[in-house]
Amino acid sequence: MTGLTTEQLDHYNSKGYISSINALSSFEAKEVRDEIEKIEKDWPGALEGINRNYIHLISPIFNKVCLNKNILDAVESIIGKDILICGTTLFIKNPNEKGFVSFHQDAKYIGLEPHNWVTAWVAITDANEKNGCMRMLPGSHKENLKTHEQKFDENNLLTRGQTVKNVSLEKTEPIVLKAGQVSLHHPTIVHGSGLNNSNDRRIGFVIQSYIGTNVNQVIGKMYVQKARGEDKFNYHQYSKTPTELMGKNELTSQNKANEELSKIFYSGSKKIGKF
Ligand SMILES: O=C(O)CCC(=O)C(=O)O
Repeated sequence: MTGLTTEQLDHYNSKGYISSINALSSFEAKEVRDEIEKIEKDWPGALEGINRNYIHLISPIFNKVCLNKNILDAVESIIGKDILICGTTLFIKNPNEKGFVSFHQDAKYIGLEPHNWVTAWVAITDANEKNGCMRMLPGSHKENLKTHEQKFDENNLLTRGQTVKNVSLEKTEPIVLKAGQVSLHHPTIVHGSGLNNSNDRRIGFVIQSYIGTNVNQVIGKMYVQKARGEDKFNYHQYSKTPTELMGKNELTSQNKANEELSKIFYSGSKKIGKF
């Protein structure tokens, strides 16, 4: 049997997330970390700000993560067999920095309708309570979109510092993952994460998101890639698969996609954040 078991799917439907899915081998997770660290060393700043997004367009190794069979089988159980990749983001928390992610719902500002989509959080390092793993508020995906305050805190890793207030930490559940494991979460689940108090980096490679081909972008424009199945809707423009690390064409694709993404992220906002 491939994909989620009935039990796992029930868990996703009732709580709004599922973990821990074994996806990458430890060798593959290390390969991704090495690729990130090579880019950071050879092209300083290239994974920062808005350029932490659409990273699967600049490296064949990153692109391969999005096409991982174990992830796609699990995703297919949730959104069906026609699957597009419409974005990736690196969420890196370095030790001795104060990065955090306020409680929020992904669907609030992203403009993907209907909500036939799911976000995959791939652990490139272990993620645990000490290094600031994600925390989910179980069942909150069944509620409507909530009011988010826009705080623009400089240590918040979200675009606008968007925050759902008064989330009780005791009611949230930590998503503890080993490097190579994945969690999947629903577009409207309330989630966030705290500080990295460990001595190593916490790296999340996030596919945000896998969308069904029936999902449109109602705020702006997003570039997609086919992951599986057939696209009968053709709502989106396709970007090219990367063939080399940080090549000219690869960077052009990423820049074009990020320019459009930024318009979506900050649509209606009075201020532009750093991502
Ligand atoms: O990496 C984190 O701590 C949060 C990531 C997140 O909010 C998301 O993947 O939707």
